[in-house]
Amino acid sequence: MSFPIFIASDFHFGTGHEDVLQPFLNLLKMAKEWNAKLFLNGDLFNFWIEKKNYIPEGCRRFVEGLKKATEDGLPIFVLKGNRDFLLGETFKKETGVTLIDDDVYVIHEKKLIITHGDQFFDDVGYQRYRKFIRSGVICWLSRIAPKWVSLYVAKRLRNSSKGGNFKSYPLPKNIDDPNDFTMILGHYHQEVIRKTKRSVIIFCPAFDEVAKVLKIDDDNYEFIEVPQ
Ligand SMILES: [Mn+2]
Repeated sequence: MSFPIFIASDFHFGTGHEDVLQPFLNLLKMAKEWNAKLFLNGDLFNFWIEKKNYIPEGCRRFVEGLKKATEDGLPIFVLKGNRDFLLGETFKKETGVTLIDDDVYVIHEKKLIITHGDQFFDDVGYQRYRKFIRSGVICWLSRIAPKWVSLYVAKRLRNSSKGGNFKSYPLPKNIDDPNDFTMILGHYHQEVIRKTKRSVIIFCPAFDEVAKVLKIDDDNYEFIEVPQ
């Protein structure tokens, strides 16, 4: 008997954006009832700074929910998004989730590629910015700088981040051909299924706008609604 895979993206949880907490907790409950493996495909938080034994103020209740779910035995895999790319050891320790360090997570036996997908965004300025923030300098600064400095920088980066808050980005035209694999992306905040010659590319809506989760069972996939 095989168990489904659940994938949801772009929760953007944080101060002033707490409405998504209850649907998120409902999602965890649903995943558990289905015996699913749950993938959170980037931008779980509106921002995160990584410090030893520190959880950013607005993120605590999400972290507690995750912790309870992993303690109950739900397997949860978290990919980093463009907003919470600093997720690290503290987050892992406080939640018990598996944190994926790479841009993509591949499940060969199911022919699936899971990725936040902002690396495909067709904007040179954004890609330059992305390279810079992921260069390691910011991660290092976040760890060693005083908390207020990190928070200040995180807020500045978030505000200067191309596109501003929670907008949907134009869908990228060129995506590395997944070649027989199904690729699942977040980031673009749109529910779109694109069939190419050899593969399927699925864009997930932002969970804070449309509380839906992609359920993959053998070869079938469908978006199912999560109670608000
Ligand atoms: Mn997002």
